[in-house]
Amino acid sequence: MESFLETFRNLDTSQKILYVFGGAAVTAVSLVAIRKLTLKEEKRKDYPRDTVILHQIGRGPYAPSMTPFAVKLETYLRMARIPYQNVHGMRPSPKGKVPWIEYNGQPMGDSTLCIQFLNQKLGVDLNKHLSPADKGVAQAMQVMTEEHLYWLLALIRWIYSRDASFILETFKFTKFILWMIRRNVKKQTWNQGLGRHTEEEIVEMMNKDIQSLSDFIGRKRFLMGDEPGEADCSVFGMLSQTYWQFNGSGYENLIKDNYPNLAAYCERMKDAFWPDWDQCITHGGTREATK
Ligand SMILES: N[C@@H](CCC(=O)N[C@@H](CS)C(=O)NCC(=O)O)C(=O)O
Repeated sequence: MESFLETFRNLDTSQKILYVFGGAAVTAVSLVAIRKLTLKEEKRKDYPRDTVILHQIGRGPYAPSMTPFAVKLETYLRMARIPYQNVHGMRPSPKGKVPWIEYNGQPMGDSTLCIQFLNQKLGVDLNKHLSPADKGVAQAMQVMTEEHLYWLLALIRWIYSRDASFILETFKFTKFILWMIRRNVKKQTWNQGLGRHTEEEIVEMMNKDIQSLSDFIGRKRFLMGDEPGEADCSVFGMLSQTYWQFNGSGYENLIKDNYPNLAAYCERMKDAFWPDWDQCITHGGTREATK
């Protein structure tokens, strides 16, 4: 097949100019469209006081969000019984990521920093039943989940997915938007390091992380015992992405088939904190494997 460079080389000068300007125009129009999408979020200045405003992308098809960090943060707000209001949109935090919160006009990015901020502001401590050693283990599990497993799942969802049509159809994404997301994930994971591994290596690492969570949870009800804690929000947020909405990836039934205790854990967390789950998902709760 003729490469792009060869095709370009064979064009005459006027065609080359047209090509370059055409490309620039498409990029500019796409950037304006994305910017408009980003700003579509309702601009409200009259948010109620003492209520957390949770900025997150729209609801997910089979779990309440396609981002594990939004499921994590919303689960925390529910677990801590903090009054909150969702604002769904694409506007990122001052740190450039989603989700994020505003509290009495103060913006805060990063789900962990949001939780830390609210803990201090409102005197919340979901880990008060834990010993210092347990807190250390919970922190290690959370960091493995968010800083390692997250990137593996991102690679599987965006780069190695067997069937991208699920994402295209569910989100009405154009192929261009999907290409942009993939490009971003490739760049981020390459810099982070995990993106340099083969698919086989990525799958092996993902299984190892999930196996570790399964072995550690064992027969316990929650990550650290009978009572749920802060790290459960993170683990549940991440597992919700594999257990409920790994569609198109080729690993739809991974947890259901291989990690029954994690499947039970996911259901337990859902029952405990998401009684309105069905109203928080867009595709009606039934999940069909596309394998
Ligand atoms: N450490 C952050 C991670 C948030 C995060 O990575 N969000 C992703 C969506 S899952 C994002 O905003 N990505 C956009 C980007 O990196 O440009 C947190 O806990 O909130």
